Amino acid sequence: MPDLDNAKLREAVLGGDWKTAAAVTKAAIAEGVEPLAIVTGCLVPAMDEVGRLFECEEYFVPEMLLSARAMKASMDILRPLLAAAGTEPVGRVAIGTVKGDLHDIGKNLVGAMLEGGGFEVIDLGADVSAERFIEAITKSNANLVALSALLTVTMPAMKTIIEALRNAGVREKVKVMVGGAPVTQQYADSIGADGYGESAGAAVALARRLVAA
Ligand code: B12
Repeated sequence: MPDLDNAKLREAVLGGDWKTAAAVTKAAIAEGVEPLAIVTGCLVPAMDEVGRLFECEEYFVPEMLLSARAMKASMDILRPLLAAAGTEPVGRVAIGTVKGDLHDIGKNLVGAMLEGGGFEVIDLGADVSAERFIEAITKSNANLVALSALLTVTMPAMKTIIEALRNAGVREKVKVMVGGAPVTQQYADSIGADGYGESAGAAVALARRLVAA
């Protein structure tokens, strides 16, 4: 089995160089490297490192967005190959910014980090109603829901969504994680969420814990 040029792809992701990330990925596939080995052997650890650098404030939002774009460029090539090979993701997460809220930068970062962490991400966008979450869970068999809110006035929509999941009979099928600048652990507990993460890096560790539980 040919070896992947791990260092080059890792460097491209950490450096936010999407063109090199795509080129190295294509070359590795052409040489016969397993798509899953590229994800688990390189993209996941590289995005873990991006999360760590963000946590310790060596990276900020712009660097993170560039790394996420590089990771996505590689994933765009790998995703169809993984699907064709029937590779099971770590988990399936339906992510969205709650109804009434248009802030999606943080949600996009969390989604990118989760994808880099080996999750299948069903991105519902911003201003997402409870009904759309329920539909996505039912259709895609998601086992995780990630809710983002940036406005104090839209935070209560998280509670509405959790209640709607319960009323629709799907609450037991999924773990719900919440985040966004005004959200706290205390708030997450008060609305019956399963977890709270304060950053995109923390979201991956939290999602892994929740699906393993
Ligand atoms: C960019 C921005 C906008 C952009 C959004 C563009 C976009 N596509 O997202 C625009 C211009 C559209 C906008 C509009 C408004 N905004 Co605005 N906006 C901001 C701003 C400057 C940055 C937000 C941001 O992207 N931060 C960067 C990201 C990376 O951080 P983050 O979202 O917190 O995400 C991180 C974590 O929270 C976490 N996370 C996020 N989601 C999740 C989810 C999960 C599951 C997990 C685990 C973790 C997690 O991970 C992320 C990465 O680490 C903030 C101020 C600020 N400095 O924060 C105001 C701010 C959020 N906006 C505010 C307001 C009031 C508004 C408006 C009402 C303004 C108006 N009068 O029209 C409208 C509302 C529109 C609407 N209906 O949503 C207020 C909110 C006040 C409040 N407490 O409610 C803020 C705080 C500004 C202020 N100081 O007044 N806004």
